[in-house]
Amino acid sequence: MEHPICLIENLETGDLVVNPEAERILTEINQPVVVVAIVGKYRTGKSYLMNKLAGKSNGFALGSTIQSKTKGIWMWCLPHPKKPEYTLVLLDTEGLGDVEKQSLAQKTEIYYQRNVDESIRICNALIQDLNGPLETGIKEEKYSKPGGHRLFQQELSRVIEAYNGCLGKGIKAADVLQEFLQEKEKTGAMILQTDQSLTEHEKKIAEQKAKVEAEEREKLIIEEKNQRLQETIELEKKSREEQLRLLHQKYEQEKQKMKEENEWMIQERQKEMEQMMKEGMSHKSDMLQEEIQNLQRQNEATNQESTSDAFDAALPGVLGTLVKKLLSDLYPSKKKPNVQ
Ligand SMILES: Nc1nc2c(ncn2[C@@H]2O[C@H](COP(=O)(O)OP(=O)(O)OP(=O)(O)O)[C@@H](O)[C@H]2O)c(=O)[nH]1
Ligand SMILES: [Mg+2]
Repeated sequence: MEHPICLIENLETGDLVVNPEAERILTEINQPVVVVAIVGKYRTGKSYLMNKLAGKSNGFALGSTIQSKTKGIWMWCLPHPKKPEYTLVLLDTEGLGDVEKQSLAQKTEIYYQRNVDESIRICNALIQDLNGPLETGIKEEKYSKPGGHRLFQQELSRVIEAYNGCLGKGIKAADVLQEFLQEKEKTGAMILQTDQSLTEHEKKIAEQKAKVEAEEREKLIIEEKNQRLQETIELEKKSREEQLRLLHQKYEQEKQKMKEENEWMIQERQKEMEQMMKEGMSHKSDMLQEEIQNLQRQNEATNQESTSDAFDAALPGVLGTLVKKLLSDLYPSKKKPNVQ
């Protein structure tokens, strides 16, 4: 035989079929046969070894990839290299444990499982890599501040974006992401709670501060108002004192003038009275005497008058009221001063 031929065919269905051509060749052998068969795990060099036994560099097909090569049982009938009267029958078998020998359903299942495992491995590695900065942020309490939840959500969105942007993640891409997001949801909820209480706290502090500031401003305004009021009162007091001083001065001058006039009148009347007495007009001199006494009483009364009483008399009406008010403002509880 120039080349090996298939003796037993292993069909996809799992059935084993004898090749009639091979059967015919075997039945035609008249010599005694030496049968050498080889079995073993696939891709371990069985076909290679059988070719060596045949003393050929090629014959049984060799695999060049990791895929299993030999299917079923192959046969090669050759003259025995050492015993010419013998025929050497080499039987090469397909390797054991080959995935390709499993049923279609099994193969599909295994294929799927491999893809699942590989996809999960790739996706987990990717998401963990992208999650790194987020995890560091949590450890360093980057999100434990007012507005921290928003920042966390933004960075999480960036992780999702980067993850979705990566190709070759396989069939479990969505599931791995979903699982990751569920885990992050819990973290997010905790961050949100912290954020809200911190924001609330900060708001309270700000409100308190604003209140204190408002109170201080209020106090300052009141102080300034008081200051101005005090200044106004001082000015008014000074102006009233000045007015009063001038009024008093004027009154004193008037009083003095009146007194002088009265004294002049007294002298005049005395002269007249002396004249009358000389002329024996005692009746008239009595009248004059009375008039003189009246004038003298007037002068005495003027000397004893208080300023306020004098103003009452001298300055009736609105002006008098004003002066009295000035006096009562200046000397609120004291007795009105006597001005001589
Ligand atoms: N250089 C060298 N290559 C070898 C040796 N044994 C196997 N190979 C190579 O390894 C590959 C697999 O060898 P095969 O003989 O096809 O293996 P097998 O056990 O028949 O595989 P299946 O038919 O799939 O079960 C082939 O490319 C061989 O050339 C060896 O001893 N030396
Ligand atoms: Mg082989």
